[in-house]
Amino acid sequence: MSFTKRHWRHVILVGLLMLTGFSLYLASWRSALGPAMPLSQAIHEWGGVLYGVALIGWSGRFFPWPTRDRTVASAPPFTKWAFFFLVMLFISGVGLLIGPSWTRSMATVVHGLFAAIFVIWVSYHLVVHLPIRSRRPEGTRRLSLSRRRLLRWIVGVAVTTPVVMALPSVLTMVSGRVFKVGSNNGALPGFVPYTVVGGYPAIALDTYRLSVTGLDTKSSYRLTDLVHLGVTTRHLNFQCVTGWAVDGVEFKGIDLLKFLHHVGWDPQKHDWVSFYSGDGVYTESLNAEQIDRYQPLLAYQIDGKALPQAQGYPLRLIVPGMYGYKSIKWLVRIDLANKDMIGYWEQRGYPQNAYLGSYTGI
Ligand SMILES: Nc1nc2c(c(=O)[nH]1)N[C@H]1C(S)=C(S)[C@@H](COP(=O)(O)O)O[C@H]1N2
Ligand SMILES: [Mo]
Repeated sequence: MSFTKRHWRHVILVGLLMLTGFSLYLASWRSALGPAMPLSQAIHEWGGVLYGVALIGWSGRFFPWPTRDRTVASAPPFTKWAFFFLVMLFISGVGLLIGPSWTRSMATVVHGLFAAIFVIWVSYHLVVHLPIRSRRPEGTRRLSLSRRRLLRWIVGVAVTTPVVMALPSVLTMVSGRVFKVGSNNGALPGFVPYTVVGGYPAIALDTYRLSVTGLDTKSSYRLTDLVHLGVTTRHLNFQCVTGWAVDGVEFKGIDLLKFLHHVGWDPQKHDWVSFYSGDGVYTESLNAEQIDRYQPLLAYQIDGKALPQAQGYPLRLIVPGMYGYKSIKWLVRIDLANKDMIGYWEQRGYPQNAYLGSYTGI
């Protein structure tokens, strides 16, 4: 197969991995994809593994290596760099799928870093090779050389700008994961404060109420009412289903089971508990057995400080031993029910029983 043909085959394969990868990283893309998000994740993971195996397995016949044959379009000598970046992405990608949370955190950083480098490489590749080449013979070219140079600069700036603009957030991510410094939208280092709505709800403490529905009478609680029931501390490793994790986090709050007993919950009558967020969209659910086994917390403090707005101020659920998506932020209502109200991400393909390790995508 000719170099050009192979090249375009890889443009399509790698392009698909890049797009599905962006959809995992960018909250706006994730919510835009909605129910198709797990499919996009599956394509990224399965596709990435197969592509990587092919890359390493028979690189010589698979990868568009530069050719010495100068009659073929052009033979960029920096193709070997792309090969290196793609192999690193494959290795760190596999590390993201398997292993304990600290290897996954490390793999997230390496994966993110090489993804950023690779995007920069693609932009460079575009600028250096795309607009200036022409197969037309000298006299028949439509644009003069200086016009071409200008065009090259315009395209270059257009593709590089988003990368440069994304650089600060990549740096905070890296510094947060590796050195535990810096913050992301006010979140603690290492956390990626997702939201499925346009922004982070601003909830004032003096008007905040946690309401409980499903019993004969509706009741509501201020944060101080909850604190008076007694507080507990839980240490855990926070783990998102997409791979990133923060080890050794301390949450302070009210034991959920204790609170439910206080409001008069009878698990025989209501074996399901649903949770609603103040963002008006996000929902979650747990059954009686899960609450008993995982000891969830109604958390109002993280590492000794009030929850940042981006991380659910003033109150969020924390479910130790389950993936982060169970830990609903800006919790405003708890409903006692006798059947499951399927949660936001569960409607989009993630398991209801989100215990760690149950979902790796593979
Ligand atoms: N209301 C609300 N709660 C949410 C989410 C969200 O988008 N909205 N994202 C969930 C997911 S997928 C994760 S991993 C964690 C992220 O917690 P953090 O914001 O403290 O990093 O919050 C969970 N709770
Ligand atoms: Mo998550």
